[in-house]
Amino acid sequence: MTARIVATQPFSDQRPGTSGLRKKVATFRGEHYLENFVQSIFDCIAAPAGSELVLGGDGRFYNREAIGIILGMAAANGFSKVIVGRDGILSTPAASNLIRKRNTCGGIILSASHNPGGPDGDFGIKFNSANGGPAPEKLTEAIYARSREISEYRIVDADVDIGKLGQSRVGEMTVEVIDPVADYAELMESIFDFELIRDHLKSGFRIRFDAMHAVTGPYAKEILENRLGAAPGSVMNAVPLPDFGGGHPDPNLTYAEDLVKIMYGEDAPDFGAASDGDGDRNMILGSRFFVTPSDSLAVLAANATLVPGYRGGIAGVARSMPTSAAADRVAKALGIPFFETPTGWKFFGNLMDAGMVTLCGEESFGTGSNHVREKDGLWAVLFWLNLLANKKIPVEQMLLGHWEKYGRNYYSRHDYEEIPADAAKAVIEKVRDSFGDLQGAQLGQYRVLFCDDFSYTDPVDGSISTGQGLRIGFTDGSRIVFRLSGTGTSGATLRVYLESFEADVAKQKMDAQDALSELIAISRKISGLVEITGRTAPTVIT
Ligand code: VG1
Ligand code: CO
Repeated sequence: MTARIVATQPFSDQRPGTSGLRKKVATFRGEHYLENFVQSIFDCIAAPAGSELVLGGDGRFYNREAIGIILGMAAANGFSKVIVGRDGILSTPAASNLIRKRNTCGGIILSASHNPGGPDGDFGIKFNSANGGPAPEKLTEAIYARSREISEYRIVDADVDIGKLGQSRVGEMTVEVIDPVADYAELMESIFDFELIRDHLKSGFRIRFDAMHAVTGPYAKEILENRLGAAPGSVMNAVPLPDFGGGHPDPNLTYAEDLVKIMYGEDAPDFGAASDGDGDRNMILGSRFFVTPSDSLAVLAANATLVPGYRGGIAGVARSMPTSAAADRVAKALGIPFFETPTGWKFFGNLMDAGMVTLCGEESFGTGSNHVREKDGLWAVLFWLNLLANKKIPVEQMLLGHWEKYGRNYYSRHDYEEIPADAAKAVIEKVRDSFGDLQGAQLGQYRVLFCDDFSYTDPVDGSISTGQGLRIGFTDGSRIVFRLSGTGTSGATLRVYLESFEADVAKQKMDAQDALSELIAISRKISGLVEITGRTAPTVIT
């Protein structure tokens, strides 16, 4: 079978964002669009002939077609084998695990994560390197540069049944269709105390997991119900659908409303959790209780040695810049290093590869460890179940105890979605312009300690990332951060992150929005966002 060389024109908009290239499905289905980007990846990674690749996605609309195209291109570009999840399914952490386990040169993950799917929804593609982690910025920028000058791509016609386990061929290349769940489930069993969790579930501890009709359904059914013995039906919305049932597969209090109703209702289960489109995010709930992702990271770090996989202790902790400093406090108490990176998982990979950190987290419902090089939704759920089975206390009590010991970082993120790009830029400019006046200013009870545009120097390879978000820090450790999203596909999303610290136990039980109300007012005043965008309230509050 000889490869066809197809002449093409470059597109100017194929710059990967926080997590891969995300566009409307219609854009990806346009002539040559997907092919150009995939060829740009292959040109930049320059994998030696005979290399192997992992391929899979979150099952969203266009997943299967895209896999067919990529298989044909991989064969035409000299790969010897592609390992594909059955029906094209692989959660992001499962793909990361496979890349590492099979020593492939990397993998292609088809997902737009928490963005809605379907013919009118979003599609996305990202490349993960040989360590299993998202391509670093140096590589994504090279791919973008390549996509602007590409003139041809190589492809053969691939006709493979990816619904059937086993091996087949496309030209010279082997396609190995594997069970997407098996390797991942085995990895989880090697980290957590399944027996302990099983006993706790047997003793009447009730859980509910919402897969939001996204990729974690089959993983959660196998692990939580089949292997751990959770009651049948504990996993809800378990069948992955191409349009996620019309929902927004984002595990937060707004979009995971089915689960939230149950967890805040009569006779609520003891533990609730949800995951996102591609299975790398998690939301943790107790009975009528919400755990912020920032707190979750801190609790996991503080109690890690209770889990078999981390019994020997953790090397360090890293969090994205907008994530609260709750984990820093734990790291200080444990006497281990902590790191503050820009938003996006790609910045954690170097730290983990160098053995400098074990646990990482983001305020956006992302938590993970060095077991893979991605954030991992079900892993976080199992970590919590392991801790709760160990301590035999309710989720709420875990948090109250944690705050008593370390203090509470009140935290909230306000998102203003789909605002015109110009207005979003104007808000950011206004904040940046006010930096001169803000230095040292007293705003209500808060005094400004510093303001800057966050930049990060990677301690491992020295690479520098600038323009990562505007920070206004106050003398008591409180913070306001302004940042534009790098994952949206229409208009701009402005994110405002708010954080304050409370050491006094008597004042730790407030509602976060109330505790942060003065900071919220200050953030609106500084940014002029109500006047500039016309929005009087955020689209989503987490
Ligand atoms: C968002 C989150 C970020 C996360 C990214 C990808 O990015 O804020 O923390 O890493 O999504 O998550 P942004 O640029 O929109 O703020 V996922 O679940 O898409 O892989
Ligand atoms: Co995701």
